[in-house]
Amino acid sequence: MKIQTVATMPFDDQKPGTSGLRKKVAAFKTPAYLENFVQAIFDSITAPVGSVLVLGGDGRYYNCEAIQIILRMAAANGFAKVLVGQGGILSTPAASCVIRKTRSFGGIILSASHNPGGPEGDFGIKYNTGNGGPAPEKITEAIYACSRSLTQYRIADAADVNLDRIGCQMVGDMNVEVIDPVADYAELMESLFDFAAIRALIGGGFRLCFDAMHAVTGPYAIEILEKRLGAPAGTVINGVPLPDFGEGHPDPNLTYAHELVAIMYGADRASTPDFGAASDGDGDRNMILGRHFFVNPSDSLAIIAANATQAPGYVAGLAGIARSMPTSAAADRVADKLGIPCFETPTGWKFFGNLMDAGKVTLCGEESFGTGSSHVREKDGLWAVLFWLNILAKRRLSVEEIVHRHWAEYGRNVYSRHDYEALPADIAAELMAHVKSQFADLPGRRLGDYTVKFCDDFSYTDPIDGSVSSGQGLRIGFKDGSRIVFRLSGTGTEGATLRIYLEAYSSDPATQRADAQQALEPLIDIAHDLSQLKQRTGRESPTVIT
Ligand code: VG1
Ligand code: CO
Repeated sequence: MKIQTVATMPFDDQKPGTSGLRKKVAAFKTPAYLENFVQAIFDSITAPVGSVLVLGGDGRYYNCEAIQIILRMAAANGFAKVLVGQGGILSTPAASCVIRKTRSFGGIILSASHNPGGPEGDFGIKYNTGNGGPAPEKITEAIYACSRSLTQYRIADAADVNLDRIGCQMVGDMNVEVIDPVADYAELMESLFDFAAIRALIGGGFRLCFDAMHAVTGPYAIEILEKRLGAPAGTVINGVPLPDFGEGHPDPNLTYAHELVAIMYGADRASTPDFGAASDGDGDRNMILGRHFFVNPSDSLAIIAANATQAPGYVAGLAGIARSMPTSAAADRVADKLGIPCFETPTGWKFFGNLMDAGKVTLCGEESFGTGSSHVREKDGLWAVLFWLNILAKRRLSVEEIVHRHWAEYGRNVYSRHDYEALPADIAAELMAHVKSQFADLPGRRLGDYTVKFCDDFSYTDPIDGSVSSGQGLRIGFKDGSRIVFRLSGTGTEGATLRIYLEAYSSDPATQRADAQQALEPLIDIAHDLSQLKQRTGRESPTVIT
């Protein structure tokens, strides 16, 4: 095998964010940009010669070209074998599943998740470790440090691999096995959930609609929902992965999943499906809808926790629950009742890995439509959908009824997130600094009907390895448990995205079913005052409300 060592100059902007490195496609196509980052990964992880790597992506524009480059680099860097999804496809949870099942050294996933794709869109790359989960911060920091001092990368001279042909091929001395991207994942799902009960539910006339948003989950959803669970053909809409996601924005929320929302809020209630769901670009997030009903992701985590033993994979109960800091405390209430621990971590799935590896938690969730468990080490969109279907099959109630009964039992953490996208970075930074500058005076102060109990810039000490992550979001907690959090996104590629997370607890069944935006209005006003939002940004309303 002929290996080239190519001299290169470092780039100074290859710092991974909340979930890998994301940039415009044009940036990734800059000569040596992708190669440098991949070499930085290989240099930082020091995989022993002969290691196995898993490789795949969400099918977006540039996916297959990048895969060919990474294969040649893996060969030049001493990997013995790479398992790559057919057509270059592997959803994030499926990649996690394959890394674990095959005990591979790690994996590279090509995705910018919910960010739009296409030549003008975004591309991304993330590294997962041998436990199947996102690289922890100490590895992403090492990769970044390496990327800043890189002088060369190694690449083999070899022809392209046929990514469509299942089976083994060689790249130089390295074996490349093209695998079915769905099979291992579908088998894992079948081991966790009561497929017979779900089949019976669907066979009995229960109607569902799954919007794959032309992103990676199409083939997974068609295999599992339509083929294995017997849902009629057409249950999965937008099921073919497209390089530009059909010019859509594969973010499963009420704004971007508008096609599904229109179906689930259809004028004729009787013909509206009983259950709707959508997943994001790389298949790790989910939105759950009932007929004319939206399930808040924080509630979804709590409801899955409260009903977990309905699913065969979880009959033994849960070791514990973890949620990201901005996620509502609905899951905490369930954990309390179950007598199990609940951990609060920074945003991003990488913070759950240690807790799952140590057996301290079974379920994890984020307010951003991410839910998952220790079956893999990533959040998992279809898994959440199947969990809901399993619960619905067992309880035989509507989605809405399940949520209402949950609130009646536990109280409701009324919740919403307001995003202000594409703000100038300096204005967003100044707004955050302004909020923080008031922290010394806020505790004890009365703002409207609320009294401030505490405020801080969230910092997390990992209970397993003691690593500290600071600057994870500004929290303002009120005496009655209500909360406002300000945080800047770590996944965008243009300017800054400000996220304002709002939460108010309601134990009164009479007002519990109120519209979340109305119920949160006083907190929204406080958030705007504290941040001088309108003066500073000139924005009258959020870009996205969830
Ligand atoms: C967002 C979400 C976060 C999620 C991350 C990656 O991050 O808020 O909860 O883990 O996306 O998800 P940020 O930094 O933009 O708030 V995904 O599906 O894009 O891999
Ligand atoms: Co995602």
